Amino acid sequence: MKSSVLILALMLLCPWARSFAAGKAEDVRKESETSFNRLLNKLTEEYEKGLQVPAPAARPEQAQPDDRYWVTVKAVDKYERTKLLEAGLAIEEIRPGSVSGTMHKNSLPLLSQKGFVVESRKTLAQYLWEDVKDFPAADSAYNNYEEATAILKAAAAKNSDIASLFSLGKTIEGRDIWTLRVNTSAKGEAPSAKPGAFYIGTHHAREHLATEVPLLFAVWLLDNRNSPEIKKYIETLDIYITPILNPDGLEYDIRGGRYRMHRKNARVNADKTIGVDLNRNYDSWWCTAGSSSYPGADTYCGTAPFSEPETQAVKRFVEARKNLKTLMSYHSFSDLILYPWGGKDAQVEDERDRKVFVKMAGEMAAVTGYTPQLSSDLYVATGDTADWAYKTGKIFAFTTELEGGSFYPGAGIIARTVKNNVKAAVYMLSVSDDPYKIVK
Ligand code: 0X9
Ligand code: ZN
Repeated sequence: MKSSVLILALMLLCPWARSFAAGKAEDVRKESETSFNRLLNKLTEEYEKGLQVPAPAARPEQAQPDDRYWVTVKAVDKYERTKLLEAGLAIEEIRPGSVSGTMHKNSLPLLSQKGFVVESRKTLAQYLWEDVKDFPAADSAYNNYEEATAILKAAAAKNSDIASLFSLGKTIEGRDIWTLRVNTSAKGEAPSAKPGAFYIGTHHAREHLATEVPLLFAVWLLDNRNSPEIKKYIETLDIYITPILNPDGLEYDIRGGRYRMHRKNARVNADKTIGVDLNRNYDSWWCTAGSSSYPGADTYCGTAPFSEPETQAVKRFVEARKNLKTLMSYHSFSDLILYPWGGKDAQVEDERDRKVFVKMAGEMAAVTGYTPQLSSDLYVATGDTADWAYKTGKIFAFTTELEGGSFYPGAGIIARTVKNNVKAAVYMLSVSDDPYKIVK
């Protein structure tokens, strides 16, 4: 806002400012031609709108106990509506044949006593909060599962000659783990001999930037399919992007229009606590360090390696694709590019592999401004994706800890983080034909 006022004032005063502004307008026009930029612009606009949204009120049950219900009752005319008011229903919505509104729980029996038919009822808290299935208003620029799915479907449909969408598997709550594949000769899950690169977002529910980065990278890649560099990668590689590995957790984290600081998936454990830490559930020295066997813990490793459908889906997929050369798993936050080992306090044993890991992490750190680091130097934690992928398939697998300084850094950071990490993601593509070429 402030900068546009400044540009307007300058335009009136100086001719060079006018040509600068014209150039800017040209840039904006060019940018809006691609859907990647359209998505980035949209989220910036939504972010700015979000800034004007007042902070959400305290949840009703926290502020004071509220014994009211939200009820929908059959009512055909004004006479019935008047009777409902007299029974204690505060009418909020009128439709042909029914009305909805609030009513104290003690008055509810009056409805059937007076012969009314109740179509539905729920506590007011449920109506106000639990039914909201989206990000808090100020963060509405972030994509929830449904929005991300729509973006992936549209991108695949628009580029159906080279892109396809398939489900890696189903989650505990039955959601599909959508994966966008870019390959000029193979579709869906059909095998390919081309060297492969695999990007995975959001193992951890509350790390929402880790959805945006791979999701928008997928869109960017397809938008730029005709640039000579990207064209070459698309023609020669087998590229997979799974922006949300843990959609159940993501949706749980935002349910009610407020954040729950949820990290795990949606497994209901034997003791009724919720969730297994998917980044402790892989079979790499499973549950021996840096993870907890207590189900309530945020780092709970599960009942066995790959006890969870989400990690099983990754296992099945990776084991069936011997062509995968590189893998990136996005997390937040800490500005780091991490490489194995993470489960033990050591570098990988193979010297040539170690050189590749160090070089790749260094290059990706250079383009993002993050720090390259041995994963176990952050802390030793067993059962993570990268260790398992390297152990099992010699895949050069990394964990990016995105920027932001908190799990909920606001929507203003999305565009910059995505642009930053697109560079690293493209670097990963550039070596995925043969990662060893960089140490020859
Ligand atoms: O602890 C994790 O799973 C990752 N950090 S996060 O804050 N996103 O939860 C880091 C994983 C790095 N891997 C190991 N140190 N093993
Ligand atoms: Zn994480």
